[in-house]
Amino acid sequence: MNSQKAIPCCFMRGGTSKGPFFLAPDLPDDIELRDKVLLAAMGSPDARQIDGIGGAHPLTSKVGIVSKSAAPGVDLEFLFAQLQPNGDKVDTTPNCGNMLAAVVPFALERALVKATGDTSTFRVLTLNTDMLCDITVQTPNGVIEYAGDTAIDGAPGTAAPVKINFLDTAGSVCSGLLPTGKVRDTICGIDVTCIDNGMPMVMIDARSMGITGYETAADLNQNASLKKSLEELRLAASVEMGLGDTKEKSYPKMCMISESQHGGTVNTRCFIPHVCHEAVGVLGAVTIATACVMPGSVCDGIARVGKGLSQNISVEHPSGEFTIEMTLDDSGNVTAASLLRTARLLMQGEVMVPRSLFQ
Ligand code: NQM
Repeated sequence: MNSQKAIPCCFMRGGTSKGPFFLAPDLPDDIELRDKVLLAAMGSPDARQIDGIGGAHPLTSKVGIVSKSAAPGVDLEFLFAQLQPNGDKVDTTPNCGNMLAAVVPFALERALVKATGDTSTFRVLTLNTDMLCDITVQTPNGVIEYAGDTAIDGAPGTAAPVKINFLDTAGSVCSGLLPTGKVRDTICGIDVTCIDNGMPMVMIDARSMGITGYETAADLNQNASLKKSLEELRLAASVEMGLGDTKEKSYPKMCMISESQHGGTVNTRCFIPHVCHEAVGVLGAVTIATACVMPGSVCDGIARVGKGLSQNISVEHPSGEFTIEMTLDDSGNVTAASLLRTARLLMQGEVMVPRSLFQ
């Protein structure tokens, strides 16, 4: 018998991330075995992921697992798995809004759902965070269309838009939107806002960390003392946020903010959590946008926000900006967030893993 086992998958770009997408029944039910299979498929742990299909970066060490939903009113279920190139853990706790953008295209490719018109909208439940969203894709002639004129910073060229409308993001992993119960805390002597509107995040004025906030991602990745201070702060904040010991976790993310430079709302540099993002995560951006409209947060006085119950928040990042359409209620609470991404099927086939894993 062949010493390798073939597992069907589609390799997809979702926003500014990419990775293999699997149908849930194609992976083992047993979680320990499933994780071994995913680690082998991606080539982790190894900084270069040379023996697998991972891209040697956290943004390309991501996996999507999709199934049809039996829940009323829900079309699809998405389980996101974050691997680290050099780590041996598979984290299914947080969500990923970039990989989420590829869920419906993948489901159409694999005939889990059928197009309903020139555009098709499906309701997706993210199993990681028990969160619902509506995703609209372009389906002229009943077929998923990848070509289009939507540009997103952090991915080259243009493609067909994928609209994501998040319905309930507050407290995705934490107990609530403000998991410490306060809009601002002082942790390790630094003023922070601990917040989770889709992604647990610690927000900090960049100057508090001794940087301007306008450095390149590459420069920040080489700043060993910054990384050490950020990690100390992250681990201390995790406890305050009720997340416990997150040494081995991919959250909370650390976001350093400064005034926007290009007419946007705020400028950001995010660590996810040990590498500086070249852009910004999707739910990371929703969470940042939420802090921007929250009086008293560390963004207050730095972010340029308008007034009104519907606001476009432009989050600047190392490779451009990311606009989130926010809907607020009369009390100023964010009730919905929608945004555009793009996605593309890059390859389809089978990923090979050692058969010995199954013995
Ligand atoms: O915040 C990076 C990414 C992400 C996650 C990260 C994401 C999100 O850019 O929803 O998209 O924060 O690890 O893919």
